[in-house]
Amino acid sequence: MKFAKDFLLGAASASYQVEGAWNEDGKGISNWDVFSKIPGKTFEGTNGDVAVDHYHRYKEDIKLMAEIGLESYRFSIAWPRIIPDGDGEINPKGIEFYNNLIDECLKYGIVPFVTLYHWDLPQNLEECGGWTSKRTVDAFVKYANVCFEAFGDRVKHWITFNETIVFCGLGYLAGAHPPGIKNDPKKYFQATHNVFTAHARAVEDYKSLRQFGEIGITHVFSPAFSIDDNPENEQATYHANQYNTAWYYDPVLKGQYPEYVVKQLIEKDWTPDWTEAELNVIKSAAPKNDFVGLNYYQPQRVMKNDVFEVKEKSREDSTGAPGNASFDGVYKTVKMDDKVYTKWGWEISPSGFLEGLRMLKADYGDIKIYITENGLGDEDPIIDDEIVDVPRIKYIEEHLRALKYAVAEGINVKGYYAWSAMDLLSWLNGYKKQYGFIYVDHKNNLNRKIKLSGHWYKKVIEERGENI
Ligand code: BGP
Repeated sequence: MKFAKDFLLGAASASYQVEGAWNEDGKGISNWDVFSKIPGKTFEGTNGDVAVDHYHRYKEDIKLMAEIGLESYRFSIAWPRIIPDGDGEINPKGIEFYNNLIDECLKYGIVPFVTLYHWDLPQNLEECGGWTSKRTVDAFVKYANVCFEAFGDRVKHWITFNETIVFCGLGYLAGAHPPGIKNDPKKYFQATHNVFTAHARAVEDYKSLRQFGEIGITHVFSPAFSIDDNPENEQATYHANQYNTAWYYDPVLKGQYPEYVVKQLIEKDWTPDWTEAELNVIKSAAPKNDFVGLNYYQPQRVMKNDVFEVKEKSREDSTGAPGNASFDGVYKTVKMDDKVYTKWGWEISPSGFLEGLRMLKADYGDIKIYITENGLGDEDPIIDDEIVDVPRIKYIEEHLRALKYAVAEGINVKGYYAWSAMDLLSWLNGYKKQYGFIYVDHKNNLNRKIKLSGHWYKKVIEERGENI
């Protein structure tokens, strides 16, 4: 079996993680520009001031992507480059940069797949309440419209938000992302609702512009599985899936919130301030979503919580490895002896990927799916000047194989984006955790070189995955 001709094989990045040029050409300050400089917040104080300098080296980078044969490049637009203070004046230099980037992709026939929000919020909006404030919702809708108008003639694939559960969860529960607030479920649920409203309004506006492209959202895809068939653990797993999947996928794809969660929010007084008009737009926009983007790295292995001591979370506790209790104390994720883990403690499970896709189809039907991120964070070995990232090849190959099974079963997957196109800044793990097909040499002028995985992926694309 081959991947169909219209199945996009690409790779991804995000503005803050690659661009650098944090204060150039009229760009406003983002929440990450500020947050990453607070001592202790990031790995060894790393930040995206320079990142891998994609802002200045995008031509070289796109050329390398073309050499790999990428059919599509998923990247994000930095909102503070377009509207520096969030909702005021437009910065022409910001528009120019993304025009150039898009045109450079198109020069090589690379399809630009654009994320509007991959976490770098204009700091001015953060200071006015960030995602808990409805001003940010209006500001996002304005910003999205500016992008549709400026780039929509050439960009036909739009993702509104990347991983709402991560920037809201780490922002308002774990305190590990901006605005660094801990244990505030009320704010957390408000922020998520505001994001869904902003998403719905952007979808409505995009469709009314009749640009004939597609629009959707990207979610974390981390299906929860019970560690055994103990009914208490199974109930805890149901709870995890309701809070981590249904809460995020239902409003977007079904146009309403899951009853199980809503009931508990009312009991706990965590219900967001939601107006009739907001709930209506969430409802009306749902059928207009063209696809859902899934970022899959690992599943969750879940059991009921038996940790009664509430401990202060460290940065490491927020980097995605299992071993934490849920914020509401109902369940915990566990590391299991019979599973395989990366150096950063993330489970490697292509079978969990396939099983999760089946669950998603059962719950949401035939919605079109793009895998918008999947990849292996590693420290790559260099032998005789070649970057021999064999474990990454194995990881991606196994996940692509799982996808082939999914497609054969009739699951509507239309594309795959490896994370990441090139080595980049990991939000909390610095430059040490590499993901790219393209190596970036931090000791040597940020020089680029295609890794073994990049050469391998080129062949996969040429053969449309036939030999996987
Ligand atoms: C996703 C983000 C990406 C990227 C990736 C890997 O959650 O969308 O931006 O960071 O995870 O994460 P990490 O860098 O923590 O390994």
